[in-house]
Amino acid sequence: MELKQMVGIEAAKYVKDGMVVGLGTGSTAKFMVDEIGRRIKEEGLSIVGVTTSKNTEKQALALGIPLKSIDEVEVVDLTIDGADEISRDFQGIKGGGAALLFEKIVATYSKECIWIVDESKMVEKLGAFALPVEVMPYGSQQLYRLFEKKGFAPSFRKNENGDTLTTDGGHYIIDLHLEVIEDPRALGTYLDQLVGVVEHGLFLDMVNKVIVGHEEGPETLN
Ligand code: ABF
Repeated sequence: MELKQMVGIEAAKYVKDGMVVGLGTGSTAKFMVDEIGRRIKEEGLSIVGVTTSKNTEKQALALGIPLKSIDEVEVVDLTIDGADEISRDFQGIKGGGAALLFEKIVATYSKECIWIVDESKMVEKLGAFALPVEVMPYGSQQLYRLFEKKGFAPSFRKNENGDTLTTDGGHYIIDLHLEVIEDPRALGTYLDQLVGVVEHGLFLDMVNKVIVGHEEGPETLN
C-alpha cells in the first residue's frame, strides 16, 4: 500500500460519529477523505465536514460527505491535513497545495489537528521546501522585490498554464527558497507584520499528532 494511503486510512480511524471534521488538501489528505467517504457509506458514520480548498470540496461532495463552512460551525472537533515538512519539534511548513490560508483558518478553530505524511516529510530543520507566502496581488511586486533584497530567493507560484497562480482566496503565492530556516518563530513574526502578506506556510504549535507512513507501517507521534 502507498505510504500516503496508509496514513490517510490510519488518520480516518480518529473520526467519530457526530464530529465536525476539518478535511485537508493534497494527495495524502485525499486518501483520508476517501476513507471517510467509505466509512459513511459502509459503516453509517455520521459527521460534518469543513473543507480547506475547492479541490477537497469537490471530492467530498462527490463522496456524499455533508459539508458546512467554517463560519457555520461552533468549532471543528478534529482537522486532518497533509504537510510539506515537519520538524522533530512538530513545527511545519504547509502550502505546497496552495491552500495554506484556508487550512490555517480551519486549523486555528480546531480542537485537535492531525498531520498525515510519508516519511520523506520529516526533517531536522525546516526550509528545504520553499516557504509559501500568500500575498495580496496589489503590492505583490513590491513584496517580491523586498524578499529579493532580503536574500529570500522568491518566486511567484505558477499554475499549470504557467501563469501566476491565484489561490481560492484570490491571492498570489510567493515561495521563499530559504534552504534552511534557523528560527521559524522569528521568521513567522517578521512575515506577519509585512503589509500585503495575508498568511504564510509556517504552521507553528498547531499540530497535536503526526502520523508518519513507513514501509513497515504507520508511526504515530504525539
Ligand atoms: C496540503 O497538502 C498542503 O498544505 C501541503 O502543502 C500539502 C501536502 O501535499 P501532499 O500530501 O500531496 O504531499 O495540506
